[in-house]
Amino acid sequence: MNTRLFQNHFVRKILPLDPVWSFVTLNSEDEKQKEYKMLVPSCWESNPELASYKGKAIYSKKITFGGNIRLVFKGVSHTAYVYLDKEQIAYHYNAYTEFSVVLKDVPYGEHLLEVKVDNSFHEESALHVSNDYYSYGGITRPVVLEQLDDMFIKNIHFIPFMKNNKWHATIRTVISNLSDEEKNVSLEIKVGEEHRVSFKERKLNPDGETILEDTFEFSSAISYSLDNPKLYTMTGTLLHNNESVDDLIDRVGFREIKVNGKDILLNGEKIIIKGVNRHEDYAEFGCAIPIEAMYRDIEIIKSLGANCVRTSHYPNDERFLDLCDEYGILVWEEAHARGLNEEQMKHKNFNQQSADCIQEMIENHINHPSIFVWGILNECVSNTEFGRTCYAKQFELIKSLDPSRPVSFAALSTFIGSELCLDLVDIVSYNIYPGWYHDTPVKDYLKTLKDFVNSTGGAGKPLLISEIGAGAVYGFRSNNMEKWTEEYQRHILDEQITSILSDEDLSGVIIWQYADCRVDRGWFHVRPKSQNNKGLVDIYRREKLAYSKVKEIFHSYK
Ligand code: ADA
Repeated sequence: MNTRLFQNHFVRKILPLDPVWSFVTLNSEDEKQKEYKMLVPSCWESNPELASYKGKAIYSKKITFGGNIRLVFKGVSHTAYVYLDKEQIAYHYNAYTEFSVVLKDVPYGEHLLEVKVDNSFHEESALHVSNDYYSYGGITRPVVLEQLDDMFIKNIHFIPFMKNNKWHATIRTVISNLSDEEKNVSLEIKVGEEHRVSFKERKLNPDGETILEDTFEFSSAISYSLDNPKLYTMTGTLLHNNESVDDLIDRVGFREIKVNGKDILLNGEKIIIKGVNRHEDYAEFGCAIPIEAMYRDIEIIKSLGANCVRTSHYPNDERFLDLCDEYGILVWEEAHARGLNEEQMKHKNFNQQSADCIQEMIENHINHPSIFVWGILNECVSNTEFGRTCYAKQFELIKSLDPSRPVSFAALSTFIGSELCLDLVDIVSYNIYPGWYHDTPVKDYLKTLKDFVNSTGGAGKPLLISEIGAGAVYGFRSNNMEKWTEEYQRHILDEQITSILSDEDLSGVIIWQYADCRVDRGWFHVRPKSQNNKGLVDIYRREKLAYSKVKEIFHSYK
């Protein structure tokens, strides 16, 4: 199973895991219930008998290996306990971020790997709560078993910047030494075929990690832009006694995102955002979207004339980010959280689970050139003193991990008048629904919004509409302009988007939403078909009338 859209290692060996695992549901006492065969990756909801199953299950597989290994889980939804030969080796919370475990000197032979997965809204869970999207169950993203030497490259972070009209990059890498001896290594990094830089002979601490960091010039590098999304393959090779002992391959692009007054700049040029919000949800596949369907999404989004996707409301599968890199589609990547009230933000695990999610998102996705902003805490309590401390803490963490990108959060429009966090962001963003949740004409509403923002710490910053939209049930058509008809959705979106894109005070719009998505049971009463129906396409990607209207508008605004 490919975890990325390009090869990540030539030196490090990847041991393939067959996709079919044994699977048994568990009751609340962890007693075994019913056995199935389950595909990894997939959501267990793809099995018709488990289409609404919320609870626990255990996946198992026998694998033959030995030595130093690293087991990587790209995503388990949403609480995972991992066991090797009945001994717990890992615990992870959150469906949408990667985790891994390194094991030293495992005896060669057949081993039993088990993963207990829980998708219930259990009491330890602060971020997965009943919500306007669905928390699916299962090992929903790829799993990889890697064979390691004593030394391996944990990560290579590449931050490009322009200085004296030439591209430069700061490269920061973490090397692990599993042995209890000091080791001498060097690291060579190739960026494309033409650029080679290196970290000469270094001593690695025994049984620990060593950080290497330096800045290099890449004078002949071609910039990454939306029209020419030039990607470079970055290959890091770790050498010990002149032999390659490990490697790590990623892709990078030379581009800078900056904010200047009210403008968002890509390589110094102002950009206007024409985007869509996208949940990872696709009919029967749930959140475990096969690459073919991701490709279809990207093609539909591109032909819509959009230049941006917001990963509402959690970090995405890296293969989707790889596609965005390839197609020159900007990504607002968001840490996991939607609509939490103050009590939920005071949950004993909220701070830790949020910090883990941010750390894992940035650690693994920092090199994607398409990511132009890090977002947090969609529509949470940003209008109380307590809420403000949470926002401030999370932004501080993001800036300590990646000072190179702007930060934002999608603010709740009902807090216009009481919002307290706009001084904390680089880009002010609002979710607004004129014409859907209320009838104020769009232009009047935008005026009220701008007047308010100008009276806060957000004054003078770029202002982005991070959500706007209207619902329509696919196939429900009538000229009576009733709510939920495709005609009404088309009409409202037309007014909303034209008003925003013709307003020079705004940096653009991200439509709610690209495709319909399943919602949790708690939302049944306000969501026909148990779906959030504000998609331009339905869960099978069938176009609603609004799709071609938005396409016409997006293509007419350059
Ligand atoms: C909010 C929220 C979305 C969705 C949307 C809606 O702004 O951020 O997740 O719930 O509203 O459909 O009402």
